[in-house]
Amino acid sequence: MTDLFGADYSVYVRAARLALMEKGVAHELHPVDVFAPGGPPQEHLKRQPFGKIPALQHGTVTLFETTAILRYVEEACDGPALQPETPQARARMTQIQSILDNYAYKTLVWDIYVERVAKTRGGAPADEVKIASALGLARTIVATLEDLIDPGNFLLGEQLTLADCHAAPMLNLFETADEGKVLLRSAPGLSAWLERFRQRESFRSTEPVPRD
Ligand SMILES: N[C@@H](CCC(=O)N[C@@H](CS)C(=O)NCC(=O)O)C(=O)O
Repeated sequence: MTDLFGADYSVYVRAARLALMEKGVAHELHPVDVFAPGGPPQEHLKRQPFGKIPALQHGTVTLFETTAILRYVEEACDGPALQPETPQARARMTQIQSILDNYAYKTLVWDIYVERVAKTRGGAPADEVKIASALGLARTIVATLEDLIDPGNFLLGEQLTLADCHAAPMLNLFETADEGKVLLRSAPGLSAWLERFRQRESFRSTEPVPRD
């Protein structure tokens, strides 16, 4: 059995679940509340010493860091290949994943989506200065991804890869913010890919359960 520890609302947990599902690996999601008042549960810190989600348990293998989990699922499990064959395309996949981790997650998810959508849903005001300061980098991220992707059904052409699984949850949340909608309109390839990816069974079945 494959066990994933985390919460369904997390973009990183969803990326891991997408890779597991696209690979055809059955898994169970065990809820972990890393934002609990006392901090992440001690038992989770044994799996993920930085208190983040997800963490994976696959037989005797335990892993954290989403990029490592995605690559492990791809290489250790049977199922359709989720990495391209050529060194150039593999490097492009890793480059996109790296851009997502190093620039997109904080900017698109925390600085824009959380401020504009998640916080205001709970009645708190958005930090307009934070949003305004993030827009320049967000524009660069969107334009760079638009430039890097290949024509086809997926980010790297006709093969679904780990880059698709990594990117879709973040860009999906980003697009729920008005700023995200506007910026994605300037990237027709990326927008069309996101729309297509949203229709996949893996994406639909990992939709977070609404919280109050
Ligand atoms: N580098 C980690 C990042 C994971 C991450 O930041 N997860 C978020 C949820 S999407 C989290 O656990 N946040 C809790 C916190 O920052 O305290 C990975 O690749 O798995």
